[in-house]
Amino acid sequence: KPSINERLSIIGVAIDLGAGTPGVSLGPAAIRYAGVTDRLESIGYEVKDEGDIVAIKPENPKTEGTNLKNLDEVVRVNTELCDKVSKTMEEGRFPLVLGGDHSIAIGTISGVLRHKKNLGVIWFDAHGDINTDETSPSGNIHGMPVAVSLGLGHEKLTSIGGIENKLDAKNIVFIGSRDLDAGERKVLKEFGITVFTMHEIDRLGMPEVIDRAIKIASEGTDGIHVSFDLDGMDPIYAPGTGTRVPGGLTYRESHLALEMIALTEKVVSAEFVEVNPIIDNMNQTAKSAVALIGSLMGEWLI
Ligand code: EXY
Ligand code: MN
Ligand code: MN
Ligand code: MN
Repeated sequence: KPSINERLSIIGVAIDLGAGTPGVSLGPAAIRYAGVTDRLESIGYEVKDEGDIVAIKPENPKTEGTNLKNLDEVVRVNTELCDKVSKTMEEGRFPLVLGGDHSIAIGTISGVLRHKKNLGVIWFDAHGDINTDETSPSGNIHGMPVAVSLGLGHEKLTSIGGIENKLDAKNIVFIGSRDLDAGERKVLKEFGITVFTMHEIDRLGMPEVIDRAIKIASEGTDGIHVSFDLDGMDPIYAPGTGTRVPGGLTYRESHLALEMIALTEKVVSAEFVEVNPIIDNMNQTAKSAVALIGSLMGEWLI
């Protein structure tokens, strides 16, 4: 029997409006085709599939006075996601959010924050996702969810979910970073956020890195949120993501990390994002996502 909440709800978010490359809107479907529900049921979870929140491509992606792309629709989708995640937790169920581009972390995290005032976050990603509209090189909102969750950036984004409660920088930790913008490095230093880049992972080894990450995400928190961007994995194992960066996490490093985090029994929510089946091969990236979900949800426990 799984050690954490065995009532689990799958929430899909079919959106690629926050990304530069189209196609991650098909991520939830691809992950379902890779058998996520059967996998979870075989571990012993009672799974409820809430279906997808679907983003509608706007006529005009521009918003007056800002470089943010598809702002209003990204806000609408994340507001709906926030409410859905919050309702799921009210029902005493574990929210497993499937993306879709990484802008959805704004909705997930704001929904969880309604129930967990102090939330730890372990963020697996090649990127920092901590740009604001001022620092972003692209205007793509999937490069901003960490900033927004800290209360930084455009007011339309930071007010999603209508909550003033935001993340505490001391409880956020990055794993696998290897492509950070200048503006991101600046804010990471300013806030003293712990970043385990691929360099630290190579030198310390994943066990040591995860031991430290768990401490950071647990200290004074009511639980841990796992945000897993499939581009954190090496493209060999996750070729189907819109922003590939070579030299990422190996298959086993990724699984060990999630297995160790599962053992804390402090995981209150999780999301797996950036699966893009139209630039993948044989649905490999979605299959990697399902295997990772199995590790986080305890399928390896004897
Ligand atoms: N840092 C770059 C930007 O902000 O545009 C690239 C962001 C990629 C974000 C992907 C989801 O992780
Ligand atoms: Mn990301
Ligand atoms: Mn706090
Ligand atoms: Mn990324």
